[in-house]
Amino acid sequence: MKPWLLLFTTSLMSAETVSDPAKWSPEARVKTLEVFQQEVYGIDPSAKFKSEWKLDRESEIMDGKVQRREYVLTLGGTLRARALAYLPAGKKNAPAFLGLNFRGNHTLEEDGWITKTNDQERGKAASRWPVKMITDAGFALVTVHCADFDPDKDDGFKNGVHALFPQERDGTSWGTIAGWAWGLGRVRDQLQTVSEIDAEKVVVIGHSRLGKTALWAGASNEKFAMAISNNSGCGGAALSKRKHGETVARINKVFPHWFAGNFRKYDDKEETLPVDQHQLIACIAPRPVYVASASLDDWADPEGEFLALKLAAPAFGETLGEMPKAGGSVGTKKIRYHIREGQHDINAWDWERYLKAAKELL
Ligand code: GTR
Repeated sequence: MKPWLLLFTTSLMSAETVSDPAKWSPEARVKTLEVFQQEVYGIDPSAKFKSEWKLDRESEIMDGKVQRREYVLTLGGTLRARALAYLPAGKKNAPAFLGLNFRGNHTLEEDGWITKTNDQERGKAASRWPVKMITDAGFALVTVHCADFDPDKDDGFKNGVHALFPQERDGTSWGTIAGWAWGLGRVRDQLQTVSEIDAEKVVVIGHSRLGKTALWAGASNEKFAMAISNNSGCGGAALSKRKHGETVARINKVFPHWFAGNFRKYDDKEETLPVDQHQLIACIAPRPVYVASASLDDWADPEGEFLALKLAAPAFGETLGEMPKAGGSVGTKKIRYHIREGQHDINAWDWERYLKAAKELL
């Protein structure tokens, strides 16, 4: 047995968490999430706040086949997030993908219609969001710039969702990933008011740091019908205890704002972590989950991403076969995995598979 695998079976024997995904239960899920909150992502605030959702602009695109809209979500009267939505025209209750984008909604398309919120080039991220493919498949797509909920900077937790819930911070206070995931939950709640979308069929999706966010959102919020982690790596789908590629010490050093302060206790001491990422994936059960890697993305540890899903499989009542070769997929029921040939990225090849899985599983 590999030494890191032994660590799972020894340090995770506590019966209350999903230490053994085969013993998954709703109570074990809740306990496991508590540990992830305390030690990894931080605790969401419980204070009440007001949430408003207004349709701001609307246009028809793709020969009238798609309704494109911008909604403004206002939280606590002050925090504004702009959601860009694409809805297959004339369809009620479409299933939807919801995900944050890295650099602004206007990076999805070159079209000058989309509100430009910063200097990033229009359409720069178009290859990551194949809008036509998604809407042709009958799905809606909703996205928000992650910075609307919290800028991706180590700036003392003074803005974004942190300014909305001022608090004395300690080791368990939420970091940016938890703040982003919370923001996704607030958008999902408002999708209940959009008749073109079936809010019971919202898939949360994200790439890389936003893939970590999608997993945490999917694990901690049962209202998401399915979660997709694209190349999420350390603090996402990859097992921390393997220490392959990006490590806990390195991620905490370079991105000190992403996680709870407590996560630093495990810098160079991954073996002492009370949980590992397969348990996070297990918290998505019994809802479906899709984990994907890219063959040249060693930094995100493709094998660690695959193994976490494999270790989580019993929580879904499934077993996963061997890791596929680059370009291959595995998983037939609620858990799916693929490894795309190429670099750290998300593109149409990934989306084709996500759409197929979502069609089968929702
Ligand atoms: C890297 C980081 C990864 C991943 C990636 C991204 O610099 O080390 O954890 O999140 O950024 O988000 O593109």
